[in-house]
Amino acid sequence: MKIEVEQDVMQVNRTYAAQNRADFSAQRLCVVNILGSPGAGKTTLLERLLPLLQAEGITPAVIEGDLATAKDAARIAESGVPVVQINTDGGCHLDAKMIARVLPAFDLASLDLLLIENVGNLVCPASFDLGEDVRIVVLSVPEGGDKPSKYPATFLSAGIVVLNKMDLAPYVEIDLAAVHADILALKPDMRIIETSCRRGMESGLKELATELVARMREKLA
Ligand SMILES: Nc1nc2c(ncn2[C@@H]2O[C@H](COP(=O)(O)OP(=O)(O)O)[C@@H](O)[C@H]2O)c(=O)[nH]1
Ligand SMILES: [Mg+2]
Repeated sequence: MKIEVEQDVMQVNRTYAAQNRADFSAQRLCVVNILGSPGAGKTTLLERLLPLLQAEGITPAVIEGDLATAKDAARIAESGVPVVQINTDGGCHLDAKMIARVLPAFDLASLDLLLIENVGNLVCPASFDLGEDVRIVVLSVPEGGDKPSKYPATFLSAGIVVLNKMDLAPYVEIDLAAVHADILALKPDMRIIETSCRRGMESGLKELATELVARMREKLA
């Protein structure tokens, strides 16, 4: 009986995700779902990426997912990019229905790219397709290099892994070659991009912007 209920929830999500995907395609909108632990640097990465994407002529918007507060949306709003905050009120992930509900808040026809920051969590968000084109998992260096092998479903579901806080690599014991090897053992064609968002020490951000632009062009070709 319990298993049936669970399947039902997943089936409802699949239906909403398929509708979202169809709506996004009809609007020629690319959508990125960003996963990662709390504090991995997801919002900071968005803050650094948005100007680089805008410099490429892309019009972005952001959906922020958190259990509570509009703190992340307030950070994104500083840049002038349209943003909507979803509070899950205790829920550990965003689902496709939550996304569908907030879409009317955006002028989708004027947008090229919707970036969704999921609730900070390396488990639950992996199971919920939001209708996105690309999933990014942000892993920060101080979290430890064992996370890809400990949370394989999340990393397996990604198209891009961002290894963030590279500026901190000299201060923590992490075997970066082993992290790359563990990720590639899960998925040999994974794109791994090392970044630092630290002011004055930024790295890898242009590479990530270029990768996203390439994927957008691929979808819209
Ligand atoms: N040293 C360093 N700190 C970072 C980097 N990226 C983010 N941070 C810091 O990490 C903390 C959490 O970042 P935040 O973007 O809020 O993480 P989120 O919870 O994943 O959205 C903040 O204090 C950021 O300034 C980075 O590349 N290097
Ligand atoms: Mg955040």
